[in-house]
Amino acid sequence: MPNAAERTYIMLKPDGVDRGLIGEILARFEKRGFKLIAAKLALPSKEHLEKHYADLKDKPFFPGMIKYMQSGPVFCMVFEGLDAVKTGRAMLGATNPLASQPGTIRGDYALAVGRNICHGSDSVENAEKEIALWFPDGTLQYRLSQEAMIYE
Ligand code: RTP
Repeated sequence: MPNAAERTYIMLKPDGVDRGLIGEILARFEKRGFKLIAAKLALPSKEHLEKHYADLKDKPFFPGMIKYMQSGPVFCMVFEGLDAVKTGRAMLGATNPLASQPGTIRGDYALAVGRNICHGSDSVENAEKEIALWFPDGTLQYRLSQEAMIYE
């Protein structure tokens, strides 16, 4: 059964923040029906980013990616809703923006794999790990008045 309380971690990378896309990307998730349950700007340390991207540490692009991720603030968000992880990834598009369909975030706003503007968790397990890493004090619990208009 789909889980309406599923959470995903979405993060505007420094290029997305610098290009003024925070509102645009946040609005896409809100309009889709997802509930924002945590948000902040952050300037993460190298060590923090190395934890976030630990599974990629042996990739040749890793040092360059960590440098790019430290080139300015990131905007961290947690959204909750039905199939949030899989749907969030679909909204992002492919890792390489050139392979992303128009209508997706990367397909609409990016061209280069190393400047793909937004991160989204790729599994429920990783989402929970990432939320704990970026929001160690937890997320909010509250009800939207329109939930009955979003869910049957
Ligand atoms: P993300 O974690 O940022 O949401 O990206 P993803 O799951 O779609 O892709 P992943 O394989 O986890 O890669 C993480 C980020 O590394 C950069 N990358 N560069 N130069 C390259 O070949 C290359 N490949 C990946 C991208 O910024 C990618 O989002």
